Amino acid sequence: MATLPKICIWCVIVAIAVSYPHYYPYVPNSRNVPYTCPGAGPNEKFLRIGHWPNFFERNPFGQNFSLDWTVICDLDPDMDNRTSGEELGDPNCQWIHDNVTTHTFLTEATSNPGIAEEFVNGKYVVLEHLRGIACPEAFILF
Ligand SMILES: [Ca+2]
Repeated sequence: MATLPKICIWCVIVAIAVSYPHYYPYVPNSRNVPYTCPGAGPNEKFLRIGHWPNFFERNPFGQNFSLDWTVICDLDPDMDNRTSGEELGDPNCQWIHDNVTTHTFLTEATSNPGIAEEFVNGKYVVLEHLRGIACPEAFILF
């Protein structure tokens, strides 16, 4: 009997998790943000970058989000001393929404602009005090 409620909860979670794809085109590398929690594999990605994995609360990047990338690119909403552009592979804020001809200068996203990280042993890792809210295992893409 406990299985049906669990299935219902997972259906809601999946429905909410995939309900933000309309924002992906407004941020460079939005679907390729490496999962920076401890123990993450090289191909694991954050499912979303504007919300904490609890689905409802926006993280600092989500709280400062704008559909105009030029407004938010130079900001550092998670206060880890890297701008959103630096974290998402557009350090000079050159990317333009839907202009595919400008995408060649992008580098790979290295970290999440909404979650503070530090550089440890060659990669970015979520700060320890944020791992409880930022690192539940079920909210990553492979
Ligand atoms: Ca960050």
